[in-house]
Amino acid sequence: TNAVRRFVWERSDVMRTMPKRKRSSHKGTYGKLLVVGGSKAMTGAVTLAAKAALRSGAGLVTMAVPETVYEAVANRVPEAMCRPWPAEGGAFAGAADWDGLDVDAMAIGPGLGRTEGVRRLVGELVRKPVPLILDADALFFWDDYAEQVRRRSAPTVITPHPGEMARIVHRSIREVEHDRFGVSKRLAMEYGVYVVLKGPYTIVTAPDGAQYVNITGNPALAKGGSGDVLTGIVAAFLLQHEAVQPAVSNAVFVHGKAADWLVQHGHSPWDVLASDVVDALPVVLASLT
Ligand code: NPW
Ligand code: AMP
Ligand code: MG
Repeated sequence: TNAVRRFVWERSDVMRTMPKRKRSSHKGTYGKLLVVGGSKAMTGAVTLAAKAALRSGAGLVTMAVPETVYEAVANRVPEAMCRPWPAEGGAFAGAADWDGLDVDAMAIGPGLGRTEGVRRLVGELVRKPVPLILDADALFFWDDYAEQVRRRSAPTVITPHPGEMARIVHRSIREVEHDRFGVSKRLAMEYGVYVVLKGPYTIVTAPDGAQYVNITGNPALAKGGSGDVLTGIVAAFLLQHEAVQPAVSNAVFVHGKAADWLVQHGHSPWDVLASDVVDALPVVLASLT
């Protein structure tokens, strides 16, 4: 498969592949999502992801957070459930008993931190046979569990920004940015994962090497929390789409489109907050029905 397969993922592709909300459905139809993140210094990331997921159609969302930040996180998104897990040093203290947990997908990483406990936690969770999104600090320990990921049967989506990608592939950020297509494709094919290399013109690469370039988004997104919102949208769409690549590409499209809508409707490129992006999802999604 040396043929170059690169496509622009356009509005018509989104319209064609967005899932319908069926009349005969209930919250379980649209999936139970577990968002795993949060630590003492970063309590907002997990709530941004959870709220974005709910705004993007996820049926049931639970935030799993270290017990020490439970009070700060619970009720920030009243529609989401919140589960405290054992903590150590302000972050997750390794894996607890996740076996009884009924989840259809997990989004791991927003605000997790980079402690030993987090390393053990992520190493355990990648063994669970459900679709996974690995983002942010969950990608920090990539080398520890890359082999586990390669052997996963359920889909894995990783959403690195160029700094995270550089760490994963042991290259400089410069080298990554110079060969965004090549770096993404090698990683996706080697580990059988969907790679979302973020930044202007985010590239989604499927495990078969096909690549889809996003054309929405603007520098208003260059602010803390933007990526955490994207993670929530990706998770929600994964739960609702038949196929993974359209789910991921549609999420990236909608995330960028929300930022584009904001700067066209009373916001400047400076003022936009990640929570504004979540608040702009209704109008963007309504335009896609
Ligand atoms: P530099 O130095 O900025 O030029 P990290 P993080 C580089 C949580 N958050 N193009 C960057 O370069 C996240 O969820 C919580 C090129 C630097 O070298 C994570 O858990 C929030 N380079 C945690 O913080 C809101 C780029 O990457 C390195 C680049 C850490 O995530 C904020 C930084 O990456 C945040 O989301 C680009 N486009 N983007 C909350 N409210 O709770 C980044 N770099 O060290 O992985 O740090 O991305 O801030
Ligand atoms: P993170 O660094 O994890 O918070 O993710 C940042 C998000 O904002 C990603 O979805 C990026 O693609 C997007 N983003 C950041 N800067 C820009 C930019 N200058 N133009 C378009 N999108 C951007
Ligand atoms: Mg991020």
